[in-house]
Amino acid sequence: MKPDLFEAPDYYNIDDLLSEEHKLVRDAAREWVKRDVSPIIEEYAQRAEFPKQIIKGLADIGAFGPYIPEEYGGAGLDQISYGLIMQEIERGDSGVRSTASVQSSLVMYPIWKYGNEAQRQKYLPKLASGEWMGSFGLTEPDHGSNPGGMTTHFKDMGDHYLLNGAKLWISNSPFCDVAVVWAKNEEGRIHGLVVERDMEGFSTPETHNKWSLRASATGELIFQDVKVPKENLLPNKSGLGAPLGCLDSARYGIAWGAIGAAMDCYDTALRYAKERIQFGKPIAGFQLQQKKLAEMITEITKAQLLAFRLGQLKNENRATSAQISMAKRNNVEMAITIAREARQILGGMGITGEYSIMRHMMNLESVITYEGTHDIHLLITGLDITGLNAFK
Ligand code: TGC
Ligand code: FAD
Repeated sequence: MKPDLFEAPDYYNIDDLLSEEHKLVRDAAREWVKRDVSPIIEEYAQRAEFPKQIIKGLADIGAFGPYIPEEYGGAGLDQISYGLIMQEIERGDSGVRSTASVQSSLVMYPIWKYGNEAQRQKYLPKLASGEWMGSFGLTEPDHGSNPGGMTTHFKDMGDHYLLNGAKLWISNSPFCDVAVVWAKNEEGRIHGLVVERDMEGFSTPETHNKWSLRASATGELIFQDVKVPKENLLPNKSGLGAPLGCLDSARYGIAWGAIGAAMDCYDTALRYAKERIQFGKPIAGFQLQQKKLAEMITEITKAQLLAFRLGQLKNENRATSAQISMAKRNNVEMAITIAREARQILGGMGITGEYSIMRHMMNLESVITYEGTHDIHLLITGLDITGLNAFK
């Protein structure tokens, strides 16, 4: 792979809106990605393997629980810092950002928000340091966009719960130490349970042959009469709103992360277009290529402003779920469109692993589907502005 020459575009001087702390956090993540992710990520993606050696680096840059209070091992940062960390990590690879998103927003967040103090003390510091890795089980083979229909369930056996069912498409599952699993009780009410790797009857087979997010490990969570101690039920919130609340936090991170992937594609294509000579001049001098590049920087700038404003609203606890859906949907589509255009600017070179663009493009096919598909987020906006539910 070519050396990482990335220079971040900032067409509207958005850096002026950031605090010194935001810039320090962002720059530390940027440096780490350049040093520890860029040199190895193509090889791991080609081999379809998650690079486990980067777990400690992710913890060191505050990517595990950026906004979780320091007393639980988190970084105690604000929502804009969280977004900037996700942006920088996804600039390197969406699969690496996935690992961080799941750990922070889908495992640490529910334990912090819905767990009791003993659960917070037991799990959060180890998850923040990367000593334990987590996964989040909501999707099932027959229930993806419609998680409320889940069939995974647990029975109260007096001194423990008995858990049965299966989850599919679970990031980090093959190597997770703990899984936050959403399942129905005997009354059909959804609860979160923390399942630990060594519980009998719990297995996590890996999903192979993916063309996307190849550097992220994806798999199943299978529960066959798993005895879950009663103290592992998250007591402070139940119902579908509990897992959906975690998704709000992860979707917000993705709205920033997708900007990172888009920035990398744009920056690579711009540099290539200025250097590549055809018909006696750089291809950047042709109007058709300029149209592509000019539209890319326009869309990146709009996405940056959307994410920044959403971050302000999140810091004030005023961001609605529908606003988060709009940003996730817009920014991921923006990124995948830029990846496709950027790949064309590189001609044949664009399909090789010499450059990051094709890997980003393939990764974004998962990002546009997980955490709520592109269509689902459009319907969430539609419901919000009309008051009419077009899901069912
Ligand atoms: P609905 O009746 O609308 O809502 C049920 C209850 O939930 C509340 N609610 C929310 N609460 C918090 N945050 C949100 N975003 C919420 N959205 C809804 C709602 O108020 C209601 O509460 P209550 O008290 O009245 O019961 O539910 P529905 O069954 O009609 O479904 C709505 C729909 C389709 C929007 C929702 O289910 C949905 O978002 N589907 C998409 C599923 C999804 O996003 N799955 C993601 C799985 S995790 C993942 O992909 C991780 S990838 C990670 C990585 O690698 O980065
Ligand atoms: P479906 O729900 O079957 O949707 C198929 C198509 O139908 C989509 O285009 C959808 O938009 C459309 N559709 C569905 N309902 C409607 C409707 N009402 N109106 C109009 N169109 C509709 N899940 C987890 O729980 N944890 C994870 O860690 C996790 N990681 C993932 C990692 C990867 C790489 C991938 C690919 C997925 C992951 N997921 C995870 C699952 C992901 O959230 C689901 O794939 C996603 O929610 C869509 O569900 P589905 O694949 O079953 O598609």
